[in-house]
Amino acid sequence: MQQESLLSLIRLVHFPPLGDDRGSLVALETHKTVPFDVKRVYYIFGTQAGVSRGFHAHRALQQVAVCVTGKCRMVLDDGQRREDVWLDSPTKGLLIGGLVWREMHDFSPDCVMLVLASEHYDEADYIRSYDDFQLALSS
Ligand code: T46
Repeated sequence: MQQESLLSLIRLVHFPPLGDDRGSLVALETHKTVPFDVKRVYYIFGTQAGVSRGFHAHRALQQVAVCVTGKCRMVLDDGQRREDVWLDSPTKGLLIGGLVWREMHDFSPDCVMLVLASEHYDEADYIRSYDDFQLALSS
């Protein structure tokens, strides 16, 4: 099966801030800013200094991730090339669809990463070994 390129599986999405003199607000709406029905929301916070997370791919899950506070560096890998993306703004979202290996590094102490997901939590959707990820890409 032909694999799509990495760029077609990830996309940076700008969330326009709705601001006034009181401050800013971002609204995420299904099928507008988020191209799927959201079945689950989770957030990652309190990541200890020097700790990296992720190291897996998903079989079917689509997600939009945004650091609403702080920042972290995401590494995305489609089996052919790797790309670093800094999530460092509450207006900068990352859409990840398809078979993409992801890692998260260099969390700032204040980082809160919010993730909108297209499916409920299902451990069977995770590919947690890089060898299995490469096998899935070639099947
Ligand atoms: C992803 C990256 C960006 C649940 O019980 N329900 C959930 O919805 C999630 C997301 C996790 N968990 C449990 C499973 C583990 O026992 O929470 C624990 C930590 O999850 P995990 O080690 O998978 O966390 P990360 O930070 O490595 O990865 C997470 C998401 O799991 C993953 O889908 O793409 O963030």
